[in-house]
Amino acid sequence: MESTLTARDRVGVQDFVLLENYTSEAAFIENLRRRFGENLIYTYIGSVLVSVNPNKDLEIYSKAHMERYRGVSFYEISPHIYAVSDNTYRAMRTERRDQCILISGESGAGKTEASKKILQYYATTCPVADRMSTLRDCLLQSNPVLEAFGNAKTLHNDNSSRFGKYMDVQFDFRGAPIGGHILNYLLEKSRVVHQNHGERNFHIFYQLLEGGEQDLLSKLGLERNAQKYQYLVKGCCPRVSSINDKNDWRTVRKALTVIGFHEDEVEDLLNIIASVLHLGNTQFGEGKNGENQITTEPQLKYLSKLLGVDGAALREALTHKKITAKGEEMISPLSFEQAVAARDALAKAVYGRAFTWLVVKINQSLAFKQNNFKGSSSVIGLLDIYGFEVFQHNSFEQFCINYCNEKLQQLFIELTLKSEQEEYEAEGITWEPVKYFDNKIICDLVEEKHKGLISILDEECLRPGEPSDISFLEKLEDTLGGHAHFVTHKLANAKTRKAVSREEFKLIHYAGEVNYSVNGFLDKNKDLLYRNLKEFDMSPLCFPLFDEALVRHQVKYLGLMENLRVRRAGFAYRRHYETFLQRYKSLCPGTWPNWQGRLADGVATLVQHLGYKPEEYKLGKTKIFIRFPKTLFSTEDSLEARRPALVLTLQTSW
Ligand code: AOV
Ligand code: MG
Repeated sequence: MESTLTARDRVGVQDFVLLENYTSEAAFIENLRRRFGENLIYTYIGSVLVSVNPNKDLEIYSKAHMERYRGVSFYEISPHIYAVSDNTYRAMRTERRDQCILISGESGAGKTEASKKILQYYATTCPVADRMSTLRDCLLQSNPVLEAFGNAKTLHNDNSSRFGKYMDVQFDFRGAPIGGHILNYLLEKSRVVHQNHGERNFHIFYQLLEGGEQDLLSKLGLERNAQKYQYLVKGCCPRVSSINDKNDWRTVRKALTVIGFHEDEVEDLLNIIASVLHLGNTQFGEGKNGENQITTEPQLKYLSKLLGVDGAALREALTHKKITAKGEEMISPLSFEQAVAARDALAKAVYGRAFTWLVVKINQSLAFKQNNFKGSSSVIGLLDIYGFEVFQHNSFEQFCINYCNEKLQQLFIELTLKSEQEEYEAEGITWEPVKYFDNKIICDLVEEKHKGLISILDEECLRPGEPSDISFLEKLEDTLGGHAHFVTHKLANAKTRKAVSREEFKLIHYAGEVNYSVNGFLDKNKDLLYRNLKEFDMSPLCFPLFDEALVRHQVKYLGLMENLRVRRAGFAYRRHYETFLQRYKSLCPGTWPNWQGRLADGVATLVQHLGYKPEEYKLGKTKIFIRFPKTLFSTEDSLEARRPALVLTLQTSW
């Protein structure tokens, strides 16, 4: 007995619902810390899995681990991402309903790694449909390719996702994967031409330069030295100790072949990557007659070859613009700054299109072919977006990323806190509602029609006259002044004014306060000509293996305490009467072998016989609600003791 207590003291509880002092944030964090100290990075709050990034490889993702979680009930085994994967899979199969796994957390928290583990779990444990063995490889190999082109080193994460990804995996009636589809959201294209200090461009540039064969580089007109390329030197960080670009190149190159890219398609893709680097090195200077001209001829030559465009036309496009005045088309020269902006806009557009094309190609290889398939199919969706991020200097990109996280938090609230409380009401269960912060107010501030931040930005972009970033800021102040989550220098009081500069607005997000510089907002929103982002200095962040302040902050903003309170004040588990009775009726002579009366009465008879105390459960209109998992565990134990060989294989999902 004593040794069991010691073990629990050491490793904490595996479901926060079992925490004695469940209202205490300190107890919550202490539980996370104990488990983390034992390399137990996963803990539940009911059906929500909380994961703490170990930042080191743990031996918990082997095939043997996957096998351990197959078909096993959620709460019978220690928490794991595989348990969530398996539970979702079984729910899809038994309920015949599409499922979705949402992964949330701030930048560097481990979302992308989690999504890859889930995919690996399905690729390894699911049956393989006829003629579909290559699909599994395509699903897995899409990750290194998309990461090469869409991820980059930031100050928060050496492999930070700079695009949002929603991936559907389609299964046939036997539970075998038969297809997939990727939806990508808003790639951070500005990174192609500028990186903040300590950050890098997208991985693929460095991979190609480090790993590409000499012949290939010569063909592309490239040198094996990232320092030579203007688009790669802005962050002063060509090498990263945790990244092996040369090895990654080999992985990506192989993955492209597995996915089904032909050699000429790979060539096209690499031509575009190389042309972006040549564009970055294209310089402008004053000609004999004072006109602005391209001063780097070799770059122009390579660009015309790699992009397959006429050199003279490209020269013209980079130094002149076409305008229509009074019905007539005229050509006017670009100033030096305009030419630089046009060059950068072209680089971003070319890269952006290449990325979109890449996703289209991957989707073609994942697409499930209708004619091979008979019967119904279901889908598991996986959402992995860029995490909430705050830098010293935040711009349009952070605004989009953080708004995206705000929406995800809203969905999380809907799915956990709100729907949970609504279900009690619908079932007629007496219930003291738990207060929680609903971030809808911030979502509305950003997206409301006509008076939200995005509407104001769009209107300002279209307004005739001379709209500017500052006029946009003034419009924001006029419309949003007084909103509890919106602050500017002018709107702030004397005490807080210093914290917001004259060119910034502050949003008080659910996850914390962020100052956004309005510089470049209009251009970036129009996605035409972008201004250069200012460089700024930041001390690199470090990842101490358990940083309590960092953990506390995330526990707070993710609303984990509220989540736990709802779970604790409420009921950890619920099941339809019929399912519950079917599963446990053999434990009670009164309900075995068949209960003839009302289902609710059968369940009441059953739980009375099992000795459930009144405070442990409630009977709703259609379901039984059980307050603590331990009540259920003991019932499961009784079942196991009775039919040891059958229990696990007959398990339905809880
Ligand atoms: P993110 O997706 O949440 O950030 P990642 O999934 O890329 O974060 O994780 C960041 C890094 O943490 C990884 O590259 C690993 O080194 C490490 N890591 C994460 N999860 C684990 C794990 N389970 N085991 C070992 N190491 C892990 V961002 O995409 O920046 O929002 O935009
Ligand atoms: Mg990520």
